[in-house]
Amino acid sequence: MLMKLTRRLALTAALALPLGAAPALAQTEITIQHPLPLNSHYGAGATAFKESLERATGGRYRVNIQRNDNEREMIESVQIGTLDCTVTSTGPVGNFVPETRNLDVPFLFRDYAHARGVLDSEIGQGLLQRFNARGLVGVVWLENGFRHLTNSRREVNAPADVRGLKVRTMENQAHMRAFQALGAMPTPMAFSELVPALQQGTVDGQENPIPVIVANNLNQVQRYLTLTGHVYSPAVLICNPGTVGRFSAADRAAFMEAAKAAQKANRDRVTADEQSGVEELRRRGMNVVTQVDNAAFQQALAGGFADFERTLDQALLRRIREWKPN
Ligand code: EAX
Repeated sequence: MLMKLTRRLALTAALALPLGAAPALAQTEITIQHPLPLNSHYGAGATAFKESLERATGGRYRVNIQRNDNEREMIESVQIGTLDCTVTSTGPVGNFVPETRNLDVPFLFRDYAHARGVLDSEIGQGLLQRFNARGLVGVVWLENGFRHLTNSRREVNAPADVRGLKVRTMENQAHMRAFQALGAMPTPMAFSELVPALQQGTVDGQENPIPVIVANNLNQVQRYLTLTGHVYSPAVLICNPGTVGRFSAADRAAFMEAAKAAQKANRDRVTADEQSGVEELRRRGMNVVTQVDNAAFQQALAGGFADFERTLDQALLRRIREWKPN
């Protein structure tokens, strides 16, 4: 049940208190789920959210952080109201809020500063507004990171090396079309199914940001890593409208402060993982290709992906590509 209110407990506590003592305040629980270990860039965000909200409300709110590595399922639960909040990549979000598919275009973002700037600008804020019409609240943009290709078959140095690989993608049409365009065989599946599929050879490879590869020890099931950086993967904190609607004005402000704290902690962790992760994966035995001809990958994608890109919002894509910091 959403936002469990432990009033009965408070009442009993109040009755048991000596005269004049302040009665224990009712406590509201909020549950937030995300698909990664607590020791990860999502865990860092969720923990900062918890600490900030609990502190700002003097413990009147308690945040439960849980792991659930099926992002689509979590979004559905938030939408139907059996879950308060989730941190998820935009992987499956396009199936709920189609406008976000514009963010999943390969090589759309030049670097982290460009991506973070666009998402924090009126462009990103405008997209968050689109969640409302879908029975969801897009609270704040978080970050997964630039995605890179791993596989267990061969070293990938050029687009031609991707041809024929069975690659797991998220349940994301843009990503599936991109790998089709490279001549790979994309297999969409939830994150929860990834490791067994790699272990059993159902797929040869997958693509994820360094923070995800490190946090989930994907080096144990993948030998080769190529720093393709082929697409920026945003993440987002999504909450149930009822959960957000029940906040008083003061608590809503504390909630938004907590969301900002989550964004900072999450991005700082991505930055740190990006600095140390490649060496860490090498140390764990992965064969890492760092010198990648991105232009060749963009070229290889251009033809096969163009049809799909034409189904997207051209004006929005142009605004994103032309965005520059003030
Ligand atoms: O959001 O499914 C994925 O590959 C995602 O990057 C992962 O769940 C983190």
